[in-house]
Amino acid sequence: MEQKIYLDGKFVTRNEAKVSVFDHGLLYGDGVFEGIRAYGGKVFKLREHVERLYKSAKAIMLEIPMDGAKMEEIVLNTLIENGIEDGYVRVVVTRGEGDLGLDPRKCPRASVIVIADKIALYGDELTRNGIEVITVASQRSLPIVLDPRIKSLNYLNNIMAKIEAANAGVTEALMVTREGFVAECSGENIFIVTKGVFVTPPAFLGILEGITRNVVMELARAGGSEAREEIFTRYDVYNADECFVTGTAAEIVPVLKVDGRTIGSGKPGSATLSLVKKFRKLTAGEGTPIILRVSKSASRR
Ligand code: PXG
Repeated sequence: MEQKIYLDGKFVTRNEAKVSVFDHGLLYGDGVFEGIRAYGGKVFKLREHVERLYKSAKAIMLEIPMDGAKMEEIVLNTLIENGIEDGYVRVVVTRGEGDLGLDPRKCPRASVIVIADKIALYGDELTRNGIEVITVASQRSLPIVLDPRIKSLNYLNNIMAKIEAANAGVTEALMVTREGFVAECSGENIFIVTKGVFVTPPAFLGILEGITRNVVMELARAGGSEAREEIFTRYDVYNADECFVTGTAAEIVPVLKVDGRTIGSGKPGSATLSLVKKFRKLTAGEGTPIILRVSKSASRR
């Protein structure tokens, strides 16, 4: 089946899915995005992802040319159009076409792109083997510069962090604040588990408030554990019993080594593994069913 991409009200082929070279998303990284997962014919936390998209857009004064309900519909229809029941959806909203100046008022209409794709399932292998992480020099931007809670099209800091990790031959990059507080990884949030207590940095520290992160906190608490948002340093990571990262694409991945220090036993810990089990049960069980909703915006070609 040929891939169909939603682009400004139409489904087009991959080859036809092109934006203007005057699009401010391209020229200036002026836009926002979301990454969403579908499991077994259901979209996980669709409402939460769409809400975060609109919050990101509001923060950069970008008007998305449809409401949240319509956006949810478009995500579902894109999955249907591509016959995908298990996959990844990327929603991108750019400022749209303007001129070569910065002024967003020259961009009359935001562009909406929705791509549904299959996802490489390396879940079990990652859960079994875990990953190694190093601290990198690249930082998330300060909230006064560009608030990392905005999932914007400006991901260069994170990409540079990823490059630093790759240059060091490890999978992920740990980003810290300029004070040395642990922030997050290049595309995942981080948790440590010490004496059974789950700790993750608070969102106001300057991180993306991950949806998987929030689900993990809920799951930990529902299982009777304590889960806290707290500022901590790399010292706490090195001396934690367990460490793992969370994200829509990565799900929950054990971290077994940080900056050359073995974390805990050096194997995925029991708290992490029990959480992975609960997370899988949840993603298999709940979500918005991928069924056709009445849609006027998504006309076929
Ligand atoms: N922190 C950052 C900086 C992110 O970009 C997360 C945490 C996890 O958030 P969610 O809501 O997904 O639990 C992200 C996720 C990828 C990829 O391919 C991931 C993200 C963005 C782009 C690519 O892994 N964002």
